Amino acid sequence: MLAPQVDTTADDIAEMEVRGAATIARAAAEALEAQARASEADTPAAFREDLRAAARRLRDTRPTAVSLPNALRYVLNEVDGDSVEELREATVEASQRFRAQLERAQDDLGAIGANRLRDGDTIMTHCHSTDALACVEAAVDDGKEIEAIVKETRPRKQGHITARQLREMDVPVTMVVDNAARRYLDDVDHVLVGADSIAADGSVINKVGTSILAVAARERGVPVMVAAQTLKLHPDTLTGHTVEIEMRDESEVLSDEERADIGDVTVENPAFDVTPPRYVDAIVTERGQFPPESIVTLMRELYGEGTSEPWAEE
Ligand code: RI2
Repeated sequence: MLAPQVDTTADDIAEMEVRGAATIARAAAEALEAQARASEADTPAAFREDLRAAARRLRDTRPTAVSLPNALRYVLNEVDGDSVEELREATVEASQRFRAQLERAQDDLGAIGANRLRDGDTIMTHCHSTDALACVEAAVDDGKEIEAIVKETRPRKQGHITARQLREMDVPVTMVVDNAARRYLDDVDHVLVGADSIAADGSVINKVGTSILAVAARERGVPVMVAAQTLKLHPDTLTGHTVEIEMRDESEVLSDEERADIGDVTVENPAFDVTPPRYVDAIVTERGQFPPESIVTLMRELYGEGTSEPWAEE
């Protein structure tokens, strides 16, 4: 039986009430803990099946951010024990350990990313990334003056979240519409974005619009810095798989009223795009910063040659 918190968390992730790759991972781990606590299974096999079913429900919400399956895998692979009580305890402990590591990783990543930012620098952001903002926060805590040009980020205007959080850090913010980005790149020292997944070849999968920004930044000579914990490394890409790009509802792009006015058009609403490694200067992780082409070495070290699907039905 699925715990109610698993259903609620899955719905919240699907509807983007809970969003951002790291935040989704944390919520998924919490939901597995809730499942373990609520399970009424009376045999170890039934308990494990409950957990796998919860993981499947969470896994099926959004396809692109690999932090979600990576979080589920971390917890499920640590669940060991001979009785239901031992398994329950192991799940709770694994979930809590995962969340503690996530927090530490973001702090460590922030400290490393902050070293790239100099006093007086201006950054340009796209969408909202807690990993990217951890770098700015660490730089500000170091006493550096940082300014930001924040892209609105259509269609969901997630740049507004970034602007609000930067203002909470007292960082001066200039908001621009996405189409104005190139005009302002000359005033910028770094493009700073997060990632939902990083592929083995160093490609960065992030909120749609990242790739066009990165191409324009390269043309303007502005370095592109991607802040991404190792949880964003997509191990399936080591074996040739590509990262699925989530297609979201057309209502995010056109309201019913606008659609009625325009008439019959097809709307495509990809949530993410792929930025090839040649447009990325550095991927900043909690384990150091890497040129994108060398990220594969770290991926192999952390994830081996491939991955399991511990949530699969037996
Ligand atoms: P953190 C977000 O996706 C954005 O694309 C952002 O760059 C990325 O997740 C990483 O976010 P969405 O969930 O893990 O808003 O750095 O579609 O917070």
